[in-house]
Amino acid sequence: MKIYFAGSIRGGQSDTALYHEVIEHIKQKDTVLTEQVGDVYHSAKEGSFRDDARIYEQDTAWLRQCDMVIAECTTPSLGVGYELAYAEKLNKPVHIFYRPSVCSLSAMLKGNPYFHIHAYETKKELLALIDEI
Ligand code: 6K6
Repeated sequence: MKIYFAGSIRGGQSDTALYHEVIEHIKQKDTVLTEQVGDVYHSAKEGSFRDDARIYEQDTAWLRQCDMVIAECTTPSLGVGYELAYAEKLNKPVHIFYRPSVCSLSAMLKGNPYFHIHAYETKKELLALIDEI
């Protein structure tokens, strides 16, 4: 399967190393289109309009191509929220993961029956849940 993994970049990068581990785990069996989300060395600073336009075009093309969206939403992110709504409009299956001990998930996600919402606390739990889906 082609997986679109979504996670915060400019919304905050405190979970980037976790995204990297999740992406590597998924890649054992499937293809992850958005590997750069787990790039711990990349600066999240705003880029030029041209650079950001390229990112937008590429990411929305990948959303159209993917078979499933997996999003880690513990760190709130405008970009991830946009991607989730875009995926819903395309009728892509969307699985959202978050740690309730760290954040309150937006009602716009948790209250939308279209999304599959998964609460977890440990990395072990997260990877096991991902294996199940
Ligand atoms: C490369 C490595 C890290 O950052 C970059 C360059 N920026 C982006 N590259 C690719 N996708 C991006 C970039 N910035 C945002 N996105 C997309 O939006 C990703 O698919 C994330 O799921 C989401 C993050 O949005 P923000 O608002 O937190 O940045």
